[in-house]
Amino acid sequence: MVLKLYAVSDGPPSLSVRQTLAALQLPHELVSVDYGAGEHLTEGYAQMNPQKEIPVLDDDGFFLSESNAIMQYLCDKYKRDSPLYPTEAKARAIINQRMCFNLASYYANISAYTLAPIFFDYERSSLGLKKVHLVLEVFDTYLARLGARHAAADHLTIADFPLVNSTMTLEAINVDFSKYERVHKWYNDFKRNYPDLWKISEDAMKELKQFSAHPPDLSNLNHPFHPIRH
Ligand SMILES: N[C@@H](CCC(=O)N[C@@H](CS)C(=O)NCC(=O)O)C(=O)O
Repeated sequence: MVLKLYAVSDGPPSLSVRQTLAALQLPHELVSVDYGAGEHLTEGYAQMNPQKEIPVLDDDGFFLSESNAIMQYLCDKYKRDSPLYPTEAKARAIINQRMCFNLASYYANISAYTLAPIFFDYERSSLGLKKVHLVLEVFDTYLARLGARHAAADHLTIADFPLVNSTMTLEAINVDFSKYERVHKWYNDFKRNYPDLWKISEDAMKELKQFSAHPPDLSNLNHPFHPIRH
């Protein structure tokens, strides 16, 4: 059975998995999950992912959530020799570290500032912005210390995708991060060097810009914890 990815068109974790599928040239079916209709909050969806989050990979009945785990699995299972996720211990450790950094710190702090107030009743605060700058500074330092052209190696790896998609949400709401010169250069190099992969992020960025200008009506979404804007 062909790989199936349950994804949402403007969700950074979904975009990163789609970029991995594209970079590995893996045939797959994309199943669009309607976030606004709360499709991911149903009991049926929870059978696939009890966290009720998007994306989920269905590999012939093997269901996997958490975008990082999905990207790693796709490389391990289908393209073990791909430079996108090398098997050599230290090379792989740097990639894993960057993906953990993105999940726990970079994306966590950036999305709380960029995405959450677009969709829900949250205010952007100066503390939120301060945290964005702190994680940008850390990422800039990682890039400086590695001295490579990509986030975790001298070539493209799966660590670049989640970091690009987090950074893309800054551009979507016009946060100027040009003073983080290495981040800025790495991000723009990605756009220039991988136009097909960037297109996946760019289409989502356009949607986010639209939503930022005209926040979506989620008043029918009975969300378990996010405050709905009325
Ligand atoms: N750590 C998860 C995060 C996935 C995630 O948060 N996805 C969002 C959509 S972009 C979601 O489904 N959120 C659930 C909700 O807001 O109800 C991953 O990397 O896959």
